[in-house]
Amino acid sequence: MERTLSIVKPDGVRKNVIGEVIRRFEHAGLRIAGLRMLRMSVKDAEAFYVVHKERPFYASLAQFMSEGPIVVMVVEGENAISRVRQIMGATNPKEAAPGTIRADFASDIEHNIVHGSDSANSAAYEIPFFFPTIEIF
Ligand code: FUP
Repeated sequence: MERTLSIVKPDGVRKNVIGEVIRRFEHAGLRIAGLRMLRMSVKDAEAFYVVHKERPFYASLAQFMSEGPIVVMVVEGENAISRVRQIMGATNPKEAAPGTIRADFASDIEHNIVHGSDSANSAAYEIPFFFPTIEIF
């Protein structure tokens, strides 16, 4: 059993696809083990994406991620990390496989609807970033 952190980003909340994202995870046999809506400050978003600190898109990404509420969730299941990323599709929606969340809803590489931890190491940073143990079931 594996856990991963997923986020419906501000554009996903704005486009009314919170339920659709959760439905796709659940339909694939994954389980929602934690769930919350919140809004990050720019500083929160910079801390969350600290691995991208040196990348040219860092400031813009932190701005975007703090421009509205997000839904954060812990998703659990066998190979949850890679399966969530398969369901999400490639970072750039132009390269995302048909039927993935990003192919269906994302407008561009920055505004791409959903986040999923990219490794066990990332999940170990990202899950406790949002969830204390007593909010994971
Ligand atoms: P992913 O794991 O698919 O979310 O992609 P990355 O970890 O590579 O990037 C994290 C986020 O940075 C992406 F979701 C969107 C943003 N990003 C850009 O805005 N421009 C880029 O060129 C690459 C990523």
